[in-house]
Amino acid sequence: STDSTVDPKTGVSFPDVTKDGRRLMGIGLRKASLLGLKSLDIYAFGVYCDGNGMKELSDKYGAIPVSELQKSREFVGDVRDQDIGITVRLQIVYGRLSIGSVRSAFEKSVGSRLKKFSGSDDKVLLGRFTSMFKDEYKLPKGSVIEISREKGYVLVTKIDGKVVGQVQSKLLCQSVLDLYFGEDPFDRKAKENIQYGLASTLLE
Ligand code: DAO
Ligand code: DAO
Repeated sequence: STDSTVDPKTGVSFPDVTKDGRRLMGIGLRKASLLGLKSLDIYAFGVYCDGNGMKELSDKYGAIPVSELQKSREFVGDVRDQDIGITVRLQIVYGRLSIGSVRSAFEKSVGSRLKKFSGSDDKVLLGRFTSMFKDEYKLPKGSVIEISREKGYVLVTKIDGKVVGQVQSKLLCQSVLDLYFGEDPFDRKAKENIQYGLASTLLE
């Protein structure tokens, strides 16, 4: 057995378990296109979940086979929306990321999800999140960002292990996780693996 998983496309290595015991469900790649033309690899990501938290879903899904759960929109939607501990670990692979481009990408990606789930432009909530993207932060290649949902729908963001912000919002948690295992994810193959991992967790 190993204690980390390496993404073959980027060489980025993901610990199989986080310090607080969340386990790796699947890994993927966030790409972006430059002027709609060239596709750039921006960061590799891994999605982790708290096995104890998943037990909350046992009553509802425990008797359903993994082969069905791995395709169930309702199941993966419940993991996205309920108060279950999830961490998304990002490692930057693009070498020239500016905070300005992070901010505008974020307004697009997370902003579109806030709109999808709340039906309105949640500028205040988005602003509470993006206000922590201080211009003095640097995100050179290799930087690690962790975004975690903690008890009570608190979204905690860390850069290289240091907490840079916390926002309590069910809607923001759901919107960020939707990027990785929602209906229109950044990496479809990754989403399938993550969902399979989540479904398998219920067997334990
Ligand atoms: O302007 O050089 C450029 C292209 C950069 C693309 C930026 C995509 C940003 C993705 C968000 C990263 C979040 C950590
Ligand atoms: O890839 O579009 C995206 C969204 C990325 C979400 C994570 C952003 C958190 C970045 C915090 C950086 C603070 C400087």
